[in-house]
Amino acid sequence: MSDLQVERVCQAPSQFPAPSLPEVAIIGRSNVGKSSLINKVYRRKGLMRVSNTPGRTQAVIFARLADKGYVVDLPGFGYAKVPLAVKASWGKLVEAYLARPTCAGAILLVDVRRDAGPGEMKMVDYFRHYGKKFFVVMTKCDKVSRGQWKPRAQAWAKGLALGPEETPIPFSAVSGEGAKTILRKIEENME
Ligand SMILES: Nc1nc2c(ncn2[C@@H]2O[C@H](COP(=O)(O)OP(=O)(O)OP(=O)(O)O)[C@@H](O)[C@H]2O)c(=O)[nH]1
Ligand SMILES: [Mg+2]
Repeated sequence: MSDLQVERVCQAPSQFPAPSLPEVAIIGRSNVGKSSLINKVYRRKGLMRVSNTPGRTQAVIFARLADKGYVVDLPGFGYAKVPLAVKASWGKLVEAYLARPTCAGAILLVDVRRDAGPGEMKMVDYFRHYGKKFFVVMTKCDKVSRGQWKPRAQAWAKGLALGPEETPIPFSAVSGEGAKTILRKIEENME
């Protein structure tokens, strides 16, 4: 479980490694907790940079899980302060990534305290368009009371037009809630 290693950091599709093992991508708005989730689920403090500066990870990071597959940290969307040129390259990078034959699935991270926005809706459209398996994880659940989890998950499901089997999984990088379920689902996607 702890054998996840960063293999390549790509700023352009030409830098992606040649397709080989199955990959599961992590995507969500900037600052939603993508890097923190990877570190918590794989118990690797500091593997992915966690920052207080949103929009820090403007790259596609391929982290290899031994001979099983890759966990891929995609750049976050929705950060207003990045230059226009960076916003344009975001779409190209993410679309090129999702078109890879080895992209076996994706995890869309959403903040428990927010509502569905155009960024998340576009991602769900991309997944359906490319026929990618995906599931939704609701991050930062430690920031609200446990009683809020179900109504918040239902609000996200409605906002993203998810099916009854697609209700978001509550997660907290602070408490570790949801980590085991997420690990299992990533591994299922890699099989
Ligand atoms: N309370 C709480 N804070 C969290 C959680 N997950 C992430 N954070 C905090 O949210 C901030 C952003 O976390 P990151 O993991 O860097 O988020 P990211 O999605 O990788 O951000 P970018 O790479 O910049 O797009 C950091 O200050 C984290 O400590 C969580 O589950 N609970
Ligand atoms: Mg990050």
